[in-house]
Amino acid sequence: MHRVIGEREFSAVSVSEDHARELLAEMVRARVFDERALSLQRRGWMSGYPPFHGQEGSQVGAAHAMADDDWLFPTYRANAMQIARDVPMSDLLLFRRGYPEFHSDHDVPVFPQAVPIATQLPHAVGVGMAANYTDADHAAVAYFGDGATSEGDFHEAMNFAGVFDAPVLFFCENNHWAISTTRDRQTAAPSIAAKADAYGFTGGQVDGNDPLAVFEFVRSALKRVREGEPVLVESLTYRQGPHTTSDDPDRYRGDEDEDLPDWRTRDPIERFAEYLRSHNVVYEGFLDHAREEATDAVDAAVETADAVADPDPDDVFEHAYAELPKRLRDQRETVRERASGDDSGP
Ligand SMILES: Cc1ncc(C[n+]2csc(CCOP(=O)(O)OP(=O)(O)O)c2C)c(N)n1
Repeated sequence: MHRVIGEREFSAVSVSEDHARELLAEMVRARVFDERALSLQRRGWMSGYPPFHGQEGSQVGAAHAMADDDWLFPTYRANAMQIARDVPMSDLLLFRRGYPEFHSDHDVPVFPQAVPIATQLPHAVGVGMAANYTDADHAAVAYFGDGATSEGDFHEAMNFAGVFDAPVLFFCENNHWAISTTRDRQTAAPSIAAKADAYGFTGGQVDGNDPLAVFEFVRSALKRVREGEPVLVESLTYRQGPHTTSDDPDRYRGDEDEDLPDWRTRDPIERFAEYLRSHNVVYEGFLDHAREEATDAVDAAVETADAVADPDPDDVFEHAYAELPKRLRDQRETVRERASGDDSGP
């Protein structure tokens, strides 16, 4: 497994001190967003939220390794990755509130977050193959969880990518849970990375709670990807919180074992901060200062999201059919009548 923290002096690391501080500050920003989103959900501002607490190092490290014009295919869990790519936090909040995604007209190359598991993977391969046909330089980065590797879409996407040399990086964030299903019930393979062998390309594991390791590993993987070889990266991390705000992990998580590896026991922010402090890259109050800045940014995002007018209920009937079938036209009529206070309709 590729790692940096605990194995290398900072002087031997391939990022500058400024860049390391930026990575840490962005992990803090993502954490503050996650905490605020949870509290907004608890007070009924949004109906459900899937926290990524503990996965900030993996997502921020990977996002930093991407080129500006690389396409990201996220899931509901990949908010830290989107924040680090500069998707407006207000858009992410509005999506969770049920508003159309991409409320603002930001130009970050990112697909809508996939909720049906693994469906984004063939899309990513399609974008990679299109880049080949058009001689474009961008790569496609497909984010997914360990649970997604049991879906047919995962295997079909990996197969196509291998056969057509699609410039796709499969970024599997193995947080060891797919709701209540453990990693060992997901696959009998020795690792998720090992699955790449069967499709004719390479896979490797990285310590996902080490943002420097993830950054280095994904950056070198993307170099190969751009040369026409897909790569599967398995980023080892741990879902510290519930699957979503509707989940109670105490019902399926047993007593924690002793002697657990760093990626499972250590908070990635604390661990990275401690590493940078011990190499004199950050000063004592750095985390507090980063938290204050993040809080201001998240306050502003909440304010922006709050000011957006409610969507038109008619919108729910848009974008699926060129011509609405009768059944749906009737439903739309009912919705309109209810909205106007006339409840006597069909
Ligand atoms: C096709 C499909 N089947 C089932 C579900 C229900 N479901 C939602 S999340 C989830 C687990 C996904 O686990 P994983 O891929 O490891 O991602 P994580 O939630 O841990 O980020 C399942 C089965 C779904 N959303 N889509």
